[in-house]
Amino acid sequence: MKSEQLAVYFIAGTPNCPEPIEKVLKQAIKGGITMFQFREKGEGALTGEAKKKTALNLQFICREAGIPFIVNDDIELAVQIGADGVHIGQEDEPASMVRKKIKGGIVGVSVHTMEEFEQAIQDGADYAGTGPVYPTETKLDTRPVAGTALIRLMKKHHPEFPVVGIGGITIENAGAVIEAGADGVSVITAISRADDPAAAAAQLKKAGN
Ligand code: TZP
Ligand code: ICP
Ligand code: MG
Repeated sequence: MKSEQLAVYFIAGTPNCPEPIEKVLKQAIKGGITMFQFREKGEGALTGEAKKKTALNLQFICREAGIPFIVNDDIELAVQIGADGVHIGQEDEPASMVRKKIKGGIVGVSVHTMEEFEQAIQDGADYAGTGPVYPTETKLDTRPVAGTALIRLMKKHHPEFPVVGIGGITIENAGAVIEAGADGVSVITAISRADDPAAAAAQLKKAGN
């Protein structure tokens, strides 16, 4: 993958969206997001056929827009519908196993330490997501807030390896994440709950320039 694709990486599931997720995604695309991850988690999350149907709708929207459609955690669903990739956590199968299952697809891994980062690279991950950079209310079981120091260290040791920051990132603090060396910002709330998701996406993009 190209690191430019991480510039504005929008993540959402139906519980994150006050309006239909398809509508929110279309608006975010208008604003210029560069990648999308379907993360269907939490209270009221869809399962089974309903989850699959929504995934297919979102995949179609991404395909038309020419941006990668990534599935969080659910490797089986990703393979079934032919998603462009998957994002996995430290609790999931190693990236090397996942890579085999999804053939040529993108494999992203969440990392919280240099050790996890080095391992993800060895395992053949395509990019790493690290955070929470700032306090977030979206994911309750996160590691401690990390600030931008780890991003700086990661990029010092592996300048070419694609890294995206996540957690509590807003239009106001996105610039600091990029300044620390991240190739992009990954956000849920800043776009999904914005009054104007297109404008929010566009402003996040500007923060990265
Ligand atoms: N992993 C670390 S923080 C987080 C995830 C999935 C949630 C980010 O959500 P928000 O609303 O952008 O803070
Ligand atoms: N980083 C990214 C990009 N996605 C996630 N779901 C996560 C960390 C936990
Ligand atoms: Mg996970």
